[in-house]
Amino acid sequence: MTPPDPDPAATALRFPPGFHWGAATSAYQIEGAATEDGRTRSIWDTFCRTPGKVHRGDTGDVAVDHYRRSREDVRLMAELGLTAYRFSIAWPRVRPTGSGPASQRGLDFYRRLADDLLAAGITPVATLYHWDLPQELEDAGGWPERRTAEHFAAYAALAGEALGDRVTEWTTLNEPWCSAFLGYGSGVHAPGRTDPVAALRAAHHLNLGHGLAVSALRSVLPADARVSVSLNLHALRPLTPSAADRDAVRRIDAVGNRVFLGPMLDGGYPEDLLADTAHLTDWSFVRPGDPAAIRRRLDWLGVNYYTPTVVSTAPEGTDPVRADGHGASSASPWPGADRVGFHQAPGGRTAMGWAVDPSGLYELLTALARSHPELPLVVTENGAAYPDAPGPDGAVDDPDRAAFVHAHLVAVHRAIADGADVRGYFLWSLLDNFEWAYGYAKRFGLVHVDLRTLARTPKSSARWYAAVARTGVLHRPGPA
Ligand code: IFM
Repeated sequence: MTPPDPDPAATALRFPPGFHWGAATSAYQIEGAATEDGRTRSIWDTFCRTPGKVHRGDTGDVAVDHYRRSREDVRLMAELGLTAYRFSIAWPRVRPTGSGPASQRGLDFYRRLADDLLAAGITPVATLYHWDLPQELEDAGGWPERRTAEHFAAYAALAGEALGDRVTEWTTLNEPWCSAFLGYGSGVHAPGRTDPVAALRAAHHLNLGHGLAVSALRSVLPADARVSVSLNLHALRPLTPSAADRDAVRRIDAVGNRVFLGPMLDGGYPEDLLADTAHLTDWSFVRPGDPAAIRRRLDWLGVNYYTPTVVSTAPEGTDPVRADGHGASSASPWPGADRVGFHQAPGGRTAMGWAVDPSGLYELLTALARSHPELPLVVTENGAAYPDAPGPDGAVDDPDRAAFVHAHLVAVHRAIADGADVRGYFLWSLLDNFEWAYGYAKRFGLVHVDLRTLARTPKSSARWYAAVARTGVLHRPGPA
């Protein structure tokens, strides 16, 4: 282990040659053009129109108009020196009914985007599912139903066939934990259901959809294409060293992390998860061939990280504290972990109220390197929301974001020095965008977007990040 540098920020840190410097976005959060070129409704279009679900009733109808401004946005990425760009394909745009014919006009948008990126020397990284399930599939039961996994694999094949000549880096799902447990458990995300059994069924069918999609992609993509998945793994800490609080860590690790890592990487669901949830379900929706279908070889694993999670076991008869950072709901997104309390981690906070603590990222990367040493890792999301606003001269100065990213890159560098095979870092996000239930109230972008004119202004953090991306050398951010 590398001893922590007393002041790593003071030193210029060189990243390995070929390390990818990227930024990430997702379709519903930036594209807009919700009804254009044959796109149909997704569960988020419906959810945004459900009173009380999304801040101020904001929607992704226009978002930040990336569908029309993608050329300008690719030019911005080139100016920022990005070597890779992670975007998601909107399922309802390219296969409007979820399971019927492809929309060539929808596919053309992503063909053009990939071509523009390649022409600018930027590697396209396509995510197939960043939460925008076609509404028609939700009406037929959504992710709790097995058919959705099968439709997802067919959509993966269709997207791979259409784009595989241009896109070589693929991710199946983004943060399936959120799709299953915020979407069907606590209901703070679309489709807004609050049923713990539906959430567990959804988790399994997302796992199955992932495995089937990996196989489908490999059957249509060139041999040098690479396939992965992005998980928002929880970096867990017990509130106290007590056995009860350590057991809370175990339970959240089971339903937060190992519910995906187990089947995807190790071939099955952890025994303790099955035991913790036995009062809810016998898991008979897992069919005999499923574990083998889910555990497919991956070329790299995407890790999304924002903040650590501090947990305790609430004493019998008391209400657990519920500050888990995933929105307010009376229903829990943690089936089988009923008496777990969630506490604020110490340290400064972002505008999401999330504690800034890069050590969680170091811990996740080095733990994965120990448990799965053959698997390259990529940080597919990391970033922070701050209340950025233009100054009188129109410039947007966001020193907090640069400091946040710097501190997390120091952690990534240290993880690499300690043996983790980390190949790239994608900052969330390229542009200010639609932050789900928070609407447009939270700004995560390197590039400020005026929500009235949709004008783009790179923030000071973007200029700093551009220098890092161009040189592969991390310096402490200076004054703007
Ligand atoms: O905006 C989201 C993104 O869609 C998924 N990961 C977390 C980000 C910040 O909340």
